[in-house]
Amino acid sequence: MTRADLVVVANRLPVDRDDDGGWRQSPGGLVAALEPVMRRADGAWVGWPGRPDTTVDEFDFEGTHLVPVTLSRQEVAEYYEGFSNDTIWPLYHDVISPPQYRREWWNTYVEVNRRFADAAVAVAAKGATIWVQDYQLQLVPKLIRERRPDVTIGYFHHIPFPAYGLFSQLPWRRQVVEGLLGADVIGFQRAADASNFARAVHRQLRYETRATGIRIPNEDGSVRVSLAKAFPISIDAASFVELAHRDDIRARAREIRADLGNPDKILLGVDRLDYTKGIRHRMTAFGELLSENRLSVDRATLVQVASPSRERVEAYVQLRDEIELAVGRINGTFDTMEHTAIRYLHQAFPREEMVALYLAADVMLVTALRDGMNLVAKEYVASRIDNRGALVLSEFTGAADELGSAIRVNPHDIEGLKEAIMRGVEMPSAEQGRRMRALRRRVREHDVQAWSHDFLAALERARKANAS
Ligand code: GDG
Repeated sequence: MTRADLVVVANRLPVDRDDDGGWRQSPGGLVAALEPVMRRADGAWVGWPGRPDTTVDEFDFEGTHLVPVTLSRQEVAEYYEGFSNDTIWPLYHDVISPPQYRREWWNTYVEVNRRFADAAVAVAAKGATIWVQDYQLQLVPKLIRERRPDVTIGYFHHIPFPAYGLFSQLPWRRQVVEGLLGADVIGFQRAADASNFARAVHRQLRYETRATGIRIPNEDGSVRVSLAKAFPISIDAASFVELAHRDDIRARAREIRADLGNPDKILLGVDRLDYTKGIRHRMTAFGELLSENRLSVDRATLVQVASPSRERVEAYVQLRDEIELAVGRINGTFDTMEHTAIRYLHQAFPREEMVALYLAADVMLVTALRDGMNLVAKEYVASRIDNRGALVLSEFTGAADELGSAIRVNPHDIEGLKEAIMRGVEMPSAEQGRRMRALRRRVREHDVQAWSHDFLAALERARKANAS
């Protein structure tokens, strides 16, 4: 039986099923970042294989031992689509959409978290390090600790942690706080998320919090310390630079511009179709700029990639209707035979096509109403090897804490958003260069490898402190 010294626990395994029944590595930064670490450590990864009612045996994949967790169709509906994506997701994104509080979803969430914890406990070697990922598994740190006091536990929260006034709506707030506190290191995207969490701990449990960590009294009178701190996630910047240098991808970027009728300026939005991303606000602002003749369709086209997401959750079905109504209205009003206002794509594209789009885009629009980090902003910046282009960036993203040279915007302020878009469209080349160089430096120096290194180093310090 395999026992690993490093175990990652995430909702999904890092692989997807091939058409011919085999497995291939899933796209995405987290998987790319952890792959070399897992390989070096002979690590194991616990996660759902992505299909309901399917049992898959443990197997090795490119140097990592994979431990599939089986979920029934009903569990996917209640734990994943329900509690994770229709309760926690809207609540933690400042209630942009009303969270649904359903007791049966919570019960299934507890049950499924227990199953993930069981699988992690079974595969972890004595004294192992276990790293739990994200809001679907908030109870797992405590469930592991109860059974395995020998292991060191980390948890990283990819989405925002809300202010206590909102968090306190959650009927199971105390259980969630206790669940997370099972970890030795609890990582957040922004310092503000970490302090919101520390406040929730204080309000719920009255534990003392210091700069060095939250002090959790043990039953024997001793104290255990859990560190809640910002570890802003990033991207595999070098892989974007590499793609941006490829001749075929550069040719594709020119082809995209030509296919759009060679507009002077291409504006671009790339988002999962999600109500947190501010896609409607962006379209309202763009539509008003067209109707006020500050932009025209022969001069500017907005390309909006809205990749399909959570299509079985009602709020997402509604959002899609609203966005497609808005696109239809704007295009119906402003399109000509030669030019379109918005080229809307409800599709997912290969990574190569995304980089071609980043290279083609003169102005990148990231207008999220709330976003843990927003990796798209970092990907755009990393891809701009010509040091040109402008990034309009919502102040409600984690990325805004790091990317100070972007054009900062409050997406709720439509007039301000219009001004920001025009600043991007009209930005002189020299200013683009100055800003883009600073943005690129930050992303290059703080890539996802640095992120995982920093987090694992903090866990290692926690392990040594516990041992002493
Ligand atoms: C969560 C948090 C946090 C999108 N469409 C396509 C595609 N993508 C890729 C992007 C990017 C990723 O998906 C999206 O990442 P984001 O960070 O922008 O947003 P979430 O999906 O909401 O991610 C977020 C993140 O976790 C990490 O901690 O930053 O705040 O919400 O990589 O490029 N990729 C491809 N085709 C598509 O059509 N290939």
